[in-house]
Amino acid sequence: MKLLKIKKNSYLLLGLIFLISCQKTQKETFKFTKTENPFIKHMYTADPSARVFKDKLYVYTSHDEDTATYFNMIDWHVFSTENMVDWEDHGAVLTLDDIKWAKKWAWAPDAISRNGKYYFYYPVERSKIGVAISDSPTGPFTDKLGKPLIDNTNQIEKIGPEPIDPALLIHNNQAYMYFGCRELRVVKLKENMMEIDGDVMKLEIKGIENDKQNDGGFYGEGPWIFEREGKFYFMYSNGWGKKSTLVYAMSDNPLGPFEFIGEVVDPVNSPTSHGSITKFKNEWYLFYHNKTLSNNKYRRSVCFDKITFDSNGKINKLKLN
Ligand code: FUB
Repeated sequence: MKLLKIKKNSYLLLGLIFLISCQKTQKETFKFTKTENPFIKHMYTADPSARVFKDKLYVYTSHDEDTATYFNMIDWHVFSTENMVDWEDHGAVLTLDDIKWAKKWAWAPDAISRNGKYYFYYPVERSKIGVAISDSPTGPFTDKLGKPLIDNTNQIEKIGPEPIDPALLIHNNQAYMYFGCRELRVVKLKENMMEIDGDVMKLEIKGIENDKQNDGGFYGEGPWIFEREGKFYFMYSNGWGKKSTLVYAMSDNPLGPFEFIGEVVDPVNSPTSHGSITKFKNEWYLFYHNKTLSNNKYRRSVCFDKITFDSNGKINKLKLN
């Protein structure tokens, strides 16, 4: 009888421990509906990187502070949807506190899945890119590497003056990471996604000098690459002026050279333009940010719209007004 009672109590205790640990691992989510752009209104978000994993679309963003007077961001967030209307905010996937070697500037991230794991790439301090890993697209992600994947300390010539804004592509089992502000670089990654494979290389965009309409007219920042019908589309911001915007170039090869094509979207009202393009349930979407909600260039908000392609595979420019 005494033994039975002890057994019963231990089961109760185990159950209690299980419930507490479930509560600890289950993050609270916030649900909202898209009615217009910007569609995330309860916090400032920027630099959207949209990815489809299984039957959901996830948007990884950087997070502008409510009172920001510079890009002093401290964490990264993720939002998901099954139908582009009903959205779930899963909270922060990683914060600067989780990274021993980084102190400031949690800027534009990207995420990708390989061999059942999810990898989150993030730039910090305008000089380093890290990678964190998770079993779930909503994190939490862990900096298992414990050091930067890319670091331009004493290597500015090779890695570029500002290695920020990582963007990932896996093609034919080879992973590539594109990055850089003003100077564009690309590097192959090993299958473990946490080591570079070979040298950091320059990526050529031909015809960029013909990008005359814009204040920028050069490679600025925010690379994004995707494949459609055997062609690689490389989108980026061409500067920070009033007429600068997201533009794109195309190639048959992920390592280029790329041929400049033109604008993807009208200029937005913030000096920074940063976006991503992805296909979800047979439609193509452009994600981007603007400063419509705050009228402050350091407090941005994420938007998205459908885009289409013409019969030659060119992007029909998205008109915002
Ligand atoms: O969000 C901080 C920086 O602003 C990003 O890294 C750039 O792409 C620009 O959007």
